[in-house]
Amino acid sequence: MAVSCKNKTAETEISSDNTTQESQKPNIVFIYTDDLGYGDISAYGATEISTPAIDALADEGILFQNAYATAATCTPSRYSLLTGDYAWRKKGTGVATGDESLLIDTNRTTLPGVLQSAGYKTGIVGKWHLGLGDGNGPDWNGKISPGPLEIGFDYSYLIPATGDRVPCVFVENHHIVNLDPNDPITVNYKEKVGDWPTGKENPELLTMKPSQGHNHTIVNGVSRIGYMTGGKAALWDDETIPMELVDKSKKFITTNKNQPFFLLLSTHDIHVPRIANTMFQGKSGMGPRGDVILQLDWTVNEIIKTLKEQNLYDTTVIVFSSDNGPVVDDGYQDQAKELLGNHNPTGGLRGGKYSAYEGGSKIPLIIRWPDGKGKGTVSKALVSQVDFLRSFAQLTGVENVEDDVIDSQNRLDVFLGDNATGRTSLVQESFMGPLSYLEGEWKYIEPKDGPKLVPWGTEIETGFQKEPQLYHLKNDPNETENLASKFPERVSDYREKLANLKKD
Ligand code: NG6
Ligand code: CA
Repeated sequence: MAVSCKNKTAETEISSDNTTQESQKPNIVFIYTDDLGYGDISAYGATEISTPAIDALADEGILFQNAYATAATCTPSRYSLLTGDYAWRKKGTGVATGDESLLIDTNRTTLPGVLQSAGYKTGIVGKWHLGLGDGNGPDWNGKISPGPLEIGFDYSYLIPATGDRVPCVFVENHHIVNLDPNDPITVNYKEKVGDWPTGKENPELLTMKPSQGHNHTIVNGVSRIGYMTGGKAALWDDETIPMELVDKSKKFITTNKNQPFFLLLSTHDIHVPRIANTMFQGKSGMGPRGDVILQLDWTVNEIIKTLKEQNLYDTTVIVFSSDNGPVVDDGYQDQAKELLGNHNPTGGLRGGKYSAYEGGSKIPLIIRWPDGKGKGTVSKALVSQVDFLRSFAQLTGVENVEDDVIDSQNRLDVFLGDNATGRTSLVQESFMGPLSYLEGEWKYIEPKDGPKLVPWGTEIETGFQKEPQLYHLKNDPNETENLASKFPERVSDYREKLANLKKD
């Protein structure tokens, strides 16, 4: 397709010829949603809720029915997307706290770094949750570094961790937005700091009550995980987070429209706390969880509109996916369970967010190519988000990706809809560590002793069992019959393959 970055002429020599070559490279907008399930959108069969903008991407592009995040929680999935490696290779990549140090080595190959080397302007807008700062964590009142800008992004506008973790502020490039130096911010994940009320001490002040945990500092009537004080002028408004992220995305797109760009729009929706904007409150009939799905669809529509207005729609690849499976009650009393009705967030898969079962990491994935490539295709190919690094390297003409990228495979033909088979195998990581190994039609889950249900009110099966589990996904997609004792040789084969992968 496009020329390798290695052939790029020096800046002083930029000619019209060079401009033409660069403009052949498609822009990439990657919309990475949070906790959106396989069955949460109408493109994937939801009948109780309608997501027309997302569905339009599927109509115009390729819908993948066998796509996986590498993990059933956020931090490890995101780590894999950005580094091309399974996160279990690096210690400490489970769900990150809100004051974690940067989890990605600044000297390693990354997806944005690869695209930068291909001449792209790279930006991330939205949820980060991969840690910030050096070994001592982020310097909230000073320069917050290293972070996205040190691993290949030219621009960042971040929710530092999650919407339910402090600090509830945006970080633009290296600094908190609107931070008043006379009102410095303090964050602590171990003990209370300052005198702001907490959900535990002052539940009467809450507009949304926790169902589990989430009882530390109250910000905007919602108690969060972690304590903070100060930085009042910098606090975000939960009801306008999506508008803020859309606005920053639009600015990034319009500013960089004359060169290839990569935008990772990492939404807060549909993670907790689910606080829809007034435009969407009560609109789904399913309570806040349904309302924020409609809000997410609005976000997608705004991005499509912007690309069309800027005449970029025909030169931009749009990827839409989720970081892990869905959860109904994730720690706040937002009536998600009571109002769910006939909606099934996993689309019938067993488990959900956190789980070793399919509901944990089988996610929606839609890719809409600019030239109508693959239009209307439904692909059953086995794909993993870890493969975007090498596949987009291929797409953008980067010939050599360093060997430090272990797990990513170039599967551009699959993403383009030209190969219906995909990977032969992949690995999934569930909450608290156990791995699953998928090969062909089979899935093996490592034995792990532990709670059968996620330890808070989610009613999600962890998938932990003392004995190995083996399922035939083709015949039994809901993992109802453990075939491990019937096929002991298969179990040892997969156990060994997993052990070998761990040695890489
Ligand atoms: C859990 C939180 C949950 C969510 C999750 C991370 C409780 C009881 N649960 O610890 O609400 O924040 O971490 O979600 O505190 S993720 O999508 O970012 O991985
Ligand atoms: Ca998530």
